[in-house]
Amino acid sequence: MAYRRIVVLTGAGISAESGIKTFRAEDGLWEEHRVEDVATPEGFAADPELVQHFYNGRRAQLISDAVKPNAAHIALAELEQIYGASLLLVTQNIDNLHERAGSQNIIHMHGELLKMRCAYTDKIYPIHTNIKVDDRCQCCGMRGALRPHVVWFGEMPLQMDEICDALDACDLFIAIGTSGNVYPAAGFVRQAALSGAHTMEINLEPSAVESAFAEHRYGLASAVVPALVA
Ligand code: BV8
Repeated sequence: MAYRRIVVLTGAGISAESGIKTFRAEDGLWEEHRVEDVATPEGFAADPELVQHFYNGRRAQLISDAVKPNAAHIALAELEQIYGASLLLVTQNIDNLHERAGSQNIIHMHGELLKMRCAYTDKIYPIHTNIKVDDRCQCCGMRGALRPHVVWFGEMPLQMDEICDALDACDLFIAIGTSGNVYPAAGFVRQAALSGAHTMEINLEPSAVESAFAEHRYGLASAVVPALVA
């Protein structure tokens, strides 16, 4: 590929073949819970036990031996070997599969499952086990202060300035495994296209914003992404 600056946006679909449930499939993550109940600050305030349980379960699955990066994650890490700092990987995913595949230039715009945050000081800590509702926080000693370092609906996605700068400067934007339902991520393709970038959607099926993409490649990410990078 003869491009100078690439932005790749990934969603839950890139991790599906690694055994991590997506959000909106029939057996998806949200099927067991209403989004409003578990992925909003209000839901957390109303029932912290339920929300911690929801994320503790996902964290336990993520650190189990069963979950490993797949060929799509590995192909993106190989692409970064070629492009270096000219490739920015923005992921909506809160898993660590891109890191484990070898990618380094990553922005987790919706946070990270293996990090927790003090609600009072905003300090961030690694976490590989369960967060219990009455755990004392390391920084302020308060009970009930620890929450997953995850961006909920209504909260500001992380590092939006860096993302917008990269979108304005890129000449190739690729979205992989995202349904295009959640903003501002779903609007990135339009921002990249306005900057003159070529835009490509890689997904199982057309996303909600497929019409904004110049090119579409449909199929399993673990097959389509390595073919793209080869
Ligand atoms: C914000 C973290 C202000 C938690 C998540 C009305 C209209 C428009 C927007 C809004 C509105 N009302 C409110 C909003 C804003 C809202 C929003 O977009 N709501 C939607 C639902 C209407 N957004 C927000 O609140 C965001 N914050 O707007 O703040 C702001 C705005 C701009 C600038 C500054 C501030 C915060 C949103 C973040 C919410 N947190 N996750 C957690 O993970 O538990 S969102 C959650 O959904 C995940 O992060 C996920 O990334 C995201 C999107 O889902 P996808 O990744 O796309 O997954 P999905 O299952 O939907 O699709 C998977 C796709 O993969 C499918 O298409 C499938 O076909 C494909 N696939 C499956 N298998 C494969 C595959 N493809 C290839 N190969 C395979 N094997």
